[in-house]
Amino acid sequence: MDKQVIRIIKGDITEQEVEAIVNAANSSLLGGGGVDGAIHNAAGTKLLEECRTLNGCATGEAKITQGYDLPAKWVIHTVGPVWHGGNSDEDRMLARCYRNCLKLAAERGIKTIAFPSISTGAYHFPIQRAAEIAMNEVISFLNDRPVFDRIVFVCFNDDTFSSSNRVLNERIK
Ligand code: AR6
Repeated sequence: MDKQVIRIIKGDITEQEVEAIVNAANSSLLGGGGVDGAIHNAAGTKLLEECRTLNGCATGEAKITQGYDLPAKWVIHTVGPVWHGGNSDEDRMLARCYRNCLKLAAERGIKTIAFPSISTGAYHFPIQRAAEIAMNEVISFLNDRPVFDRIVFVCFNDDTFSSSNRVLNERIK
């Protein structure tokens, strides 16, 4: 795996100049707070209009829309699991989010994609555990299908940033 493909930055995902950004949505796909609210605000109301046509999204699945007023051409919406203590299939569901987003992006020929830390805000998934799952999925996808030029983990706070860096450094040493 080319470690240059994976980047970890601190910042706002709505400002990323990548082909696709991932939204940590809820199953209605009709907007919310956190990163979802920020993406809808930055993309404009056309995003909501297109989301209304999608019929929602199940946990662990992913659906794609245009990015409208965002720098990113596409938004891949996924629904992470709500943390219920760890015995409710949360790990597997979170892994499926990353895998399904990467799969959908690869199918569309997207080469640059940015992820937020899915489920670790309003859905309370533990940050370090989520970072491990995210990195595992991204690395194993890249090992199987090295089709991306850039995969960016966009961290909105210091905890997410340090956990992600710790996990990546462990994996590439
Ligand atoms: N750019 C990057 N990351 C962000 C941004 C941003 N602009 N804003 C927040 N984050 P959350 P969830 C981080 O709560 O846990 C919504 O209401 C945030 O600090 O956005 O998957 C949906 O509609 C955290 O690290 O998503 C759902 O109802 C991470 O993004 C629910 O929240 C995820 O936090 C989904 O909850």
